[in-house]
Amino acid sequence: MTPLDAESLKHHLAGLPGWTHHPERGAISRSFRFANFAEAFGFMAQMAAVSERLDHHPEWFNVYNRVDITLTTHDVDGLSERDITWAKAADGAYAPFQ
Ligand code: HBI
Repeated sequence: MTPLDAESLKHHLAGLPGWTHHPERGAISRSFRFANFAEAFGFMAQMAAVSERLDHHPEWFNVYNRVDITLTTHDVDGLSERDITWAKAADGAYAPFQ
């Protein structure tokens, strides 16, 4: 697994407008809001399956209708394609709740 170079990262971040880049951590984060806890948990369940399929897992925090997610790739101590793929899948899973 290789870390994303600056040019690739800039390109990918342009397609992930809801996500914040944390260069000091080599991570991206986004906060998702839902109508209630059940919807938030349903989203997390959906993304848990994606995580297993991608072998890539988020750092996330949930309270009631809020899910805060941070993505980084431990294996490269920064961001990789897997973070981008995971973030795009999360944005796709979130779309029906918007
Ligand atoms: N999830 N976010 C994240 N980052 C990783 O580097 C990672 C992971 N899930 C599993 C995983 N790596 C495996 O490839 C092993 O490195 C544990």
